[in-house]
Amino acid sequence: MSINYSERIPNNVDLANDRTLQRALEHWQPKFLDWWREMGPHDSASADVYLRTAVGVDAQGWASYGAAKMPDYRWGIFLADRVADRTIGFGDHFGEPVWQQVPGELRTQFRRIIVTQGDTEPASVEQQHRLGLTCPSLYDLRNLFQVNVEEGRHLWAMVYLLHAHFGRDGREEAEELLSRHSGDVDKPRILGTFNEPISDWLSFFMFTYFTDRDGKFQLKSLAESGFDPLARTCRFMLTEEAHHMFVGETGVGRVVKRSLEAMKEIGSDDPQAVRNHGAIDLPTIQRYMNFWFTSSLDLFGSEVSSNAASSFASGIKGRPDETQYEDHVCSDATFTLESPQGQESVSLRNAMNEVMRQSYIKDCELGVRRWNMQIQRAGHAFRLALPSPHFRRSIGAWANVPTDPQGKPVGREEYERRMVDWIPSEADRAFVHRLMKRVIEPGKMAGWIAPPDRGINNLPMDYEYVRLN
Ligand code: BYC
Repeated sequence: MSINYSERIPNNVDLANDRTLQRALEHWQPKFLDWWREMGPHDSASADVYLRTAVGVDAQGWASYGAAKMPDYRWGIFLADRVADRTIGFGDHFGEPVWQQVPGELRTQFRRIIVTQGDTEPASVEQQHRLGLTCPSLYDLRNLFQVNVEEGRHLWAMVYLLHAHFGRDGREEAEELLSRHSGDVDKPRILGTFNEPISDWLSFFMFTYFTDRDGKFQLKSLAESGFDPLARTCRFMLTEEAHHMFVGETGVGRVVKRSLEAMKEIGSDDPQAVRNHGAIDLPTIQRYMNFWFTSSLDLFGSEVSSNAASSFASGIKGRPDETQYEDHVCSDATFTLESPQGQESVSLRNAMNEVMRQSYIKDCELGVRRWNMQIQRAGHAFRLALPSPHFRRSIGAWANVPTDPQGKPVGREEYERRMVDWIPSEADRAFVHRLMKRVIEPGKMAGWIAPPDRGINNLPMDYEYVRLN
């Protein structure tokens, strides 16, 4: 299949004049489309979707709206504009000019990080494969599809880097990105959270709130990279990522709102009564939060990590918003860690994963505060809360240390017995699944979620955001 480059793949990487890159992409694109048909949004190929497509990096170009069929979405390749005379902002190469090519000695490390980042993008599309079949409204269905096509584009962004900068190894890795699959027992996705099923919309909203926010922090740290094409690619991806977290925050907020309305309608906050009324009770929302937050915390890696130290030292991966710090070299600084054995002082470079995780937790708290304000305004004492970062961890110092959600150590037997009270039980999931019925009449909303405050791009709520054909 030959590609009309300016039309089919909007880009600002001069694709039309790069024969090597064209050949690599020509080879990869049909495989991507096969993957999309098989693993992308189920039974959606003929739907007309009101999509935002990036056709340039300027204010007009990055958000061009219109109806399109998803397989015809123009998966573009965009790097944020080059900053003249940019220098490396951290680590041992602090102040040196950024690299336009990957330094040979850092090739393996860069490839590993780009592959890990790239792997999460198609993974999330696979996780959400069947969600469209139970959408609560056309508005939500469109947002799901928007998120899916942009994750597809983010995969393209990483494949571009692999094809343009890593030769044959890069081409092989790009193929592997389509051959691992979320939850596959033989060839799973690389990071744990991306193998968890997302089979209901409450999980989808939690995932876009908590897991996409890991994406925000990881992309911000890669946006600091000394390898300029990677930094510019990630900077542009961040513009799209904001919408995914918006979907998560407003999604959870609307579930909370509907729960509060139900409590008012029945004059009770009894969780079972709220459920009988067709809404999701607040304790269930808390358990879903506990699950997705703790799983997402693992995505930052171990508290003490020689990988993280070496990524920082060599200029591969900085801290999100590196300019907020005074010391960008961190060769002598230390960091105090909470480990199960007590407080421990470690080299700051080795603690970079934990530095990022702590900024992430602060960011997560903002939305929780807003959800709690709704609950408080409705006159209820219940409060949602992020669990302790020591709870239910699988990676790092706290892995397999049994604690309760407040972080208090408990015995293994109690931990296992009480887990059903802390994360969604089979019965919780079955209940939530029973609520998931497809609503596709324009302007209508499923009974378990409140409508959003406004439509997309100033359109009314009853606009037909997806025409299912
Ligand atoms: N699950 O020294 P360690 C997104 C592995 S989300 C499984 O502790 P390191 C998105 C690790 O790979 C952002 N394995 O940590 C969101 C390593 O394995 P190898 C994705 C894990 O290396 C929603 C070993 O344990 N981007 O974009 O400092 C929708 C020891 O590692 C996990 C990135 O993650 C885990 N949770 O840091 C769509 C950025 N954690 O190499 C998209 C790129 C660790 O020894 N990745 N391991 O076999 C990285 O920067 C780093 O690889 C990590 C780990 C932060 C993930």
